[in-house]
Amino acid sequence: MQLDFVNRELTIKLVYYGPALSGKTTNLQALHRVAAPGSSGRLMTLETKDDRTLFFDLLPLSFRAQSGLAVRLKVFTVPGQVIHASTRRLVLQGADGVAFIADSRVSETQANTDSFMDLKDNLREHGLSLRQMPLVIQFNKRDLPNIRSDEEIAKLGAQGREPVYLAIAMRGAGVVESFIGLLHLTWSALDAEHDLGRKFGFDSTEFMNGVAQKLGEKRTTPELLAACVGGALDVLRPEAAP
Ligand SMILES: Nc1nc2c(ncn2[C@@H]2O[C@H](COP(=O)(O)OP(=O)(O)OP(=O)(O)O)[C@@H](O)[C@H]2O)c(=O)[nH]1
Ligand SMILES: [Mg+2]
Repeated sequence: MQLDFVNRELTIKLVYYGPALSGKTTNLQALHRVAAPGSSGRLMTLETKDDRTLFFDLLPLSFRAQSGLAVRLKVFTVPGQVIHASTRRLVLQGADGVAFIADSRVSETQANTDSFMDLKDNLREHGLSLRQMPLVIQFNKRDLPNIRSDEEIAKLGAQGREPVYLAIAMRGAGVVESFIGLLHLTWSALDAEHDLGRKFGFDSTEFMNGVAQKLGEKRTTPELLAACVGGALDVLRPEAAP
């Protein structure tokens, strides 16, 4: 997080992590598509000919809260291919929150696990732990055959702390829900640490509803958060901390 007191501007970094081809870039494209033009900058992607992310994608979003605070969100994706290990570590640096995009296909279970371990290792390299990092998990590609069942995922979700979302990013389904879940967790963690709400007279509910609206949503934040199929969204609030 970067805080510019003089200009009343806050910059938050969110990172979409996960195995190769799980749909990280597709999530950003879908967000870019629905975001109001005034709130979204250009989606920057750097890809090989076959659409594989080479370094990272970056979607800059910006919102102004009623209190006058400007909030900039820098949404990154990492390159999922195994060979780009050092790039992933670099992109993860300074992340305030992470969305882990898993591929729902049974055949990709090992790839998901490997990537999750890679995330854990890279966080540790930066002196962070999974426990401290606001994190949501998205099971993408729900439209494909041979996927892990809803029941299985709900069971996984019930075991873990992280909110779990289902998505078909290609059609934009579940994309805003996952993003709002991530932003909610990240904001709660930053607010708990830095007391931002009080310092800036910032109303989180008003802000989150404003963001949802700018992403073309008619649903309120609580309705969007309720789309989560497991985990706990208040996990990072101080009263919930271990
Ligand atoms: N069937 C289906 N295909 C999807 C879905 N989301 C993404 N895809 C496809 O999966 C492929 C990979 O998507 P990307 O978004 O490029 O994947 P990525 O995670 O950015 O991959 P890397 O950049 O290599 O890490 C593309 O062909 C997408 O169109 C989905 O929900 N369903
Ligand atoms: Mg990509």
